[in-house]
Amino acid sequence: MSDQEMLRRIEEKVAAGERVTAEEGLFLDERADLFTLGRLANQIRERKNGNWAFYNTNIHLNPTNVCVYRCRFCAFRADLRAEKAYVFSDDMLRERVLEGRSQGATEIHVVGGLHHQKKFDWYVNVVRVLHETCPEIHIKAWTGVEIGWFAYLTKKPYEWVLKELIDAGLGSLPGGGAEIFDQQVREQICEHKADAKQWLDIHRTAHQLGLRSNATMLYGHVEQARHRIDHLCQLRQLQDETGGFQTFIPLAFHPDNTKLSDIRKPSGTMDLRMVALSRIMLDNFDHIKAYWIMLGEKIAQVALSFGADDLDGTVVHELIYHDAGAETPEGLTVEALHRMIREAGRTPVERDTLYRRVIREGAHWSTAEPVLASLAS
Ligand code: V47
Repeated sequence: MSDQEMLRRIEEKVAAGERVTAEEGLFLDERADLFTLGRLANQIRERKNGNWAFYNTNIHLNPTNVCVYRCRFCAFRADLRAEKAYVFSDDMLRERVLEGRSQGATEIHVVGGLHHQKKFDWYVNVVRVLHETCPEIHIKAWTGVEIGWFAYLTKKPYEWVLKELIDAGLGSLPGGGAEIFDQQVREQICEHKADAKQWLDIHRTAHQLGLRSNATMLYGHVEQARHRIDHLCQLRQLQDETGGFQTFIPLAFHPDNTKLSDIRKPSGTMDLRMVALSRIMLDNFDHIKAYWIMLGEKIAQVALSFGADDLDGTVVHELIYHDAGAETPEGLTVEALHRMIREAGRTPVERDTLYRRVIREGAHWSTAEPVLASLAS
């Protein structure tokens, strides 16, 4: 089949709302031009999310940077006795979540290192302290890799670990730790860490317990197109099974201060291609997030026309990308997010973590119906 015939077949499928195969995805990744990808992705984006562009009011917390793993892409981690090593106390946790409340945050995003000396109880306590201090703030905490570590520490099944965290106040799981599922790539960038099967099993278990979660893919390092397509197809398969993923976030590799610092940061074109490709492949995900912190405000804004319908949030106190050289500010005001979205020709909608519309008066807020349900009616 010629490239033109292949493209026509994919265009027809996208127009009919049909699924693109792995082979077609590989063709798109390797051969389609940027505008074609963007046009196809935008068609799907507008069908699913109309003209809306979502954001949330959130705050980040990385309770420790001390980590037993030495992922080669990570600039955030620290050795146990390193000068930059830190661990939050309970008072610091309370202070951070109260700061979130004073800014009207609906969500606290919590991920960190796997500390050599901290037991599972310490991580449960982080969730409990945050929840008891501000029960109205949704706690999106601990990636699949961290949940896998807790299961290793306690020698208990994922289900038990997740139930303990839910009892303490956990609301959902963020999408980190997925990186690239291919084992050979994992061995090059994050040796020893939870593998694809574990990551997927953990999210499956979370979904079975009624938790929603996100998924990510780290691109622009040593992976190739076939690894990206395999990654997206594995996520799509689990989503067919559980329907528990809310959002997919393609994460651009930032090389500064990492063991892979000889690799160049992905270009703006690559970033837009990855947003569009994920929107086309993940036909069963409602949302694709253009995480402005790592894409930069300008590319994130353009991504709203290349398949993305969500910008993440105000994101106060982000460290993981800033340690790796992100040049974006450490947070954006709601006014700045609104301006970015309106300039892109979209309509801003504040959502909570579970995509319910937020009705806000300053720092006070309440939630209404899930946004997509109201779009359908
Ligand atoms: O798993 C770490 C990535 C992830 C670097 O669920 C890096 O809403 C690029 O998961 N360059 C953690 N990427 C962040 C994450 C996330 C972010 C935003 C929203 C959500 C969500 C989740 O960050 C890690 C890893 O893939 N990462 N270091 C780096 N140097």
